[in-house]
Amino acid sequence: MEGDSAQRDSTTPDDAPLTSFIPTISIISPAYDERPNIIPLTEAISRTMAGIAWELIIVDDDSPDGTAQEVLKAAQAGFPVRCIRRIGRRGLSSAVVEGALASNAEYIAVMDADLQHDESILPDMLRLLRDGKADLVIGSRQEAEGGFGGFSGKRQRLSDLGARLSALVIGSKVSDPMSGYFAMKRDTFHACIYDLSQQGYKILLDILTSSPRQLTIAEVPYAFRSRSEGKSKLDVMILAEFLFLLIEKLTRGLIPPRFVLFCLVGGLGLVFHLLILRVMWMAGAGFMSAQITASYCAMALNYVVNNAVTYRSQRLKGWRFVLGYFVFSAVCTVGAVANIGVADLVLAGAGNSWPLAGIAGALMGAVFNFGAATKLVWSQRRRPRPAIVKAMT
Ligand SMILES: Nc1nc2c(ncn2[C@@H]2O[C@H](COP(=O)(O)OP(=O)(O)O)[C@@H](O)[C@H]2O)c(=O)[nH]1
Ligand SMILES: [Mg+2]
Repeated sequence: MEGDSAQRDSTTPDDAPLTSFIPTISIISPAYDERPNIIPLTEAISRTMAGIAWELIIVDDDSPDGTAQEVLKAAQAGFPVRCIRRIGRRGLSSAVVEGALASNAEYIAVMDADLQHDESILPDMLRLLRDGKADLVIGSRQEAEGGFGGFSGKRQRLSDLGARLSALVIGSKVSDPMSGYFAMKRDTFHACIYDLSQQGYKILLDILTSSPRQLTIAEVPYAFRSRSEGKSKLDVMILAEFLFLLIEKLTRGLIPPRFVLFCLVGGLGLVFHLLILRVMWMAGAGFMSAQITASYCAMALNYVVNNAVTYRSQRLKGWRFVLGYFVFSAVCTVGAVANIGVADLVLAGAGNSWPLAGIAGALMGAVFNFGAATKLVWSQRRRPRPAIVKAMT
């Protein structure tokens, strides 16, 4: 393994003059459990980017396989690579955003760490940006000369469907809006950072739909490779998150994706609640005791499902999980009071309309529970896992 500056020592002597290195392009690579791919990726980029000042920023979500240590190894070998290691966090889109925010370069590229994206088109992408031909260049898997070598038929059909749905939101024809491989001017990225959803996998779609101005987009075709090391992290939840991202963008940010999930889980809890009421009624219990039991059982179910699904990137474990349940129950109890209070007010002001009062109350309860649970139960301030701390010492 030999980096651009492998001839130099990997560490700089203390008395060397201070200099700053601002590359032309930062390549941001989100990585989770990609240890075997880090060195081959760095070497491949290094070969293709000869003559261009580049850096690679790997954004690792504290991968248990030691991805971060592998990045350090590549840096020690002289490659211009560094790692942003996030603790207690997960998520491809937010990883890309954090990596891009850490860049000082004029151009930013985003590329997977698993070698599925063909690095040899990076210089072409950069040239299009530098020549002012585009604000954003997409490495496109769907152009005629490109291909889907590494895609199964099912994945390709899913991707096609996603592209058609995305076209509704973007309102322009981009052949591969689902691509995770693209490059842009720094200004293009910074102009939309406050409007990014940062949820899920589809950061390109997020950027395209958040840009305050019409972007000039170019596409460079390439053949998508198969993964040879590690495995894909795409699962059904990530597909659901994609749909929620579309909803958020179609409603112009009024409905955050997590809120949709939170409400779906609430609906599940309601069904469970009614089921328990029915069982207790059949067993001859009084209404009040059945109602209280059903409420707390539904709360417990909602808590467990929200922890596993809605807030899975901040999933609580161990004693935090137990503590979280009590806070969640308290939040839901206050939410129920807010629900009844609002319903009562609406009932008085809306000509005794039960459905209207019921909907207003339920909406109030859902919004309150969502806001309070996000802030109080699943807030992102968490400590590193002890096992990883040990591995680093
Ligand atoms: N930091 C970070 N990277 C992720 C996460 N999920 C996936 N990745 C990385 O994002 C890239 C694309 O993910 P992958 O699972 O290969 O998706 P696929 O190519 O669509 O099957 C890979 O480099 C992954 O290691 C995550 O939660 N956090
Ligand atoms: Mg992949």
